[in-house]
Parts: sequence; structure tokens; C-alpha cells
Amino acid sequence: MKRAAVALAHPNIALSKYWGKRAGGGNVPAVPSLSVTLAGLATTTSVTFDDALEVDALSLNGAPASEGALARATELLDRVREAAGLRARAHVVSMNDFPTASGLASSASGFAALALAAARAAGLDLPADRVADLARRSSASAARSVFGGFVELDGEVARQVAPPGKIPLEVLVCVTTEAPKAVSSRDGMAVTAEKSPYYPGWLETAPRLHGELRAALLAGDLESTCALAERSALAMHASAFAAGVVYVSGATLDALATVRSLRSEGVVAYATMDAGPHLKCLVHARDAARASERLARTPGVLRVIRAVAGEGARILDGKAGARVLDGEAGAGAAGGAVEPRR
Ligand code: 2P0
Repeated sequence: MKRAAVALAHPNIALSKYWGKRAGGGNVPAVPSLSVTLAGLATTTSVTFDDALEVDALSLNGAPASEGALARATELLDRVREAAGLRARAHVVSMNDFPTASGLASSASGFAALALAAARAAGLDLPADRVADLARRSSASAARSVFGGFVELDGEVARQVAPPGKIPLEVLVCVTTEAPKAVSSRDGMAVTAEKSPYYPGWLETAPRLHGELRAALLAGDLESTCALAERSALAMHASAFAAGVVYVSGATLDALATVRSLRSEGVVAYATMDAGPHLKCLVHARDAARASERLARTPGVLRVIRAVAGEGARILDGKAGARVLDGEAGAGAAGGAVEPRR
């Protein structure tokens, strides 16, 4: 017997950052974070539980996944099997419609889509917070991609704090390299916690910045929200830097200089960076075309992907889902977008 479901989820960018885990296991973040889920870029994942299979199988972007990626998927599938009282192994097909080296975390959209599709295929009708909990245990940022708009992850709990239209924000992803990242987030945050003299300072600062950013967002204050997001990113990177964990490159700093120069000209533009050298510019939608053009001309910036806030993870029914099961959907790349995709 076969049981199948297909789900779609978008990546997200943290405005206030998660960096570091609580002691005691379970992949619980040490600090609260708040992100924006991005429209237009998506991971689509099908899960088919099949009694005829002897092991789980995972195809990523049309090719068999590495052993490490399969092991992480199996961990999540085991949690779903346990909750559903199911023994069947699963065949998983996952496609990103954005380049893996785009600087957008595919683990966030990937585990959100996998959690939702696996739960549904197993016959579990879980509320979004339970799907987010499943996703968080695999990758904490994935819990945020279960919800749309502006999303908070506080300890074990993820929730939407504001809908996509709350502030007229556009995110400009400045791609600076095609190479995969050198140090994973998981390793980078472990080394920071162990070695950085500033990690205690980060743990003390992050919840305060998060609270201020959340209040600014709820007040509809785009500029303060973006300014606090830049401070959160710089504080996170400063703590990592002091442990020798360096994600920025010369191109990142050149793009940061462009963002600051735009700001001195009156443009509402701020910067954030994650566990890689790609800079993301947070900009008022009215200034996005101008900022995107200037960033694209910055030496070291290969291309700029424009994105706006979008919806949370969802099940695809009927034809849209069937196309993925046939391995047809998800091809293509989102590079060089001129207008944000919605
Ligand atoms: C974030 N990042 O809040 C931060 C900022 C990267 C920099 O969440 O270990 O892939 O799988 O829970 O979720 C990336 O970390 O880490 C991340 P795990 P995850 O978006």
C-alpha cells in the first residue's frame, strides 16, 4: 500500500537571528528569532510511504541525496512514523526552484516541506505548530518556514506575529559566490558557543534586540525593524568572528558599504547576513529597484534576487502535486530576477 502527499514551503530570512542552542538536546534555540518568509522561491517535496520499500530513499533536485542528507530526512520520517504508528519506508522527492548556492537556506524550506508532506502522507492531521515542532527538531530555522509573513521562534514554539503585508519590505539577496558554504550553521554556532569570548554577550543582547524588533514590526515601523535587524546580524557575526568563525568575504563588506552609501542618500536600506558571504539588503519596496541596481553594480556581487514576504507551507493537491511526484516540477533557477516573484 502507498500513501503520498506533496507540500510546498518557502525559505525565510531571519531579521533577529538565531545563533546557538540550549543545552539538553532537542535542537532548541538559545535565543528567540524573528524572520520573514519569502514568496516566489520554493521547495516542493513529495513523500510516499510504501510498504514495498526496504529503506527510505531521497532525491534532491533530481539526483540521489548524500548519505548525510538521507540520514537527516530519515530522522524526521522516524518521528512521523512513531507518531502515526506506521512502519513503511518512504520515497522522498524534493526540488528547489532556487539555486542551492543562492545564499538562501534550503534546509529551512526543505525541512518545513518535508515535515508537512510526511505528516500528511502518514495520515496525521497536525496543526501548524506541531508541524513546526517536527521541522524544528531537524533544523530550527525550518520551524519558521511553516508559517507565512513575519514569524517568531521562541524556544520550542514558532508562530506568526504579523501577516505578509504588515510592512512594505523587500529583501534583495546579493549572491556573492556559487561555492557551497565552508562551515555549516550547526558547526559554526557550536564553535561560537564553545570559544567566543563574546557569546555570553550575544546571549544577553539577542533577546533584547528581538523584543525591540518585534515591537517595531507590530507598530508598522519598517525603518526601525530593518535597523534592528542589521544590529542583530552584526552582533551575531561579531560573536562568531571572535571564535574564528568568519562567514563574510570582501564582497560582503563591499555590498555592506553600498547599503550604507544608499542610506546616506536617504534610502531606507539595511543589511543582514547569515552563515555565508551573501548579503541580504532589507529595503523599503519603493526604493527596491534603485537599491537592487546599485547592489548589482557592486564588485563581487554576482546577481541580485528580489523577494517579498509570502505565505507559509502548504499541501499541494491534484495536478500541482502529481507533477512533483512525476519529478517534473521545481526545475529552473531564480537568479537575476528583475521584479520580485510573488
Ligand atoms: C537564522 N541561521 O536565524 C540563523 C542566522 C543562520 C544565521 O538558523 O542547526 O540551519 O539546523 O538548527 O536552522 C541557520 O541554522 O541550524 C540559521 P540547525 P539552521 O536564520
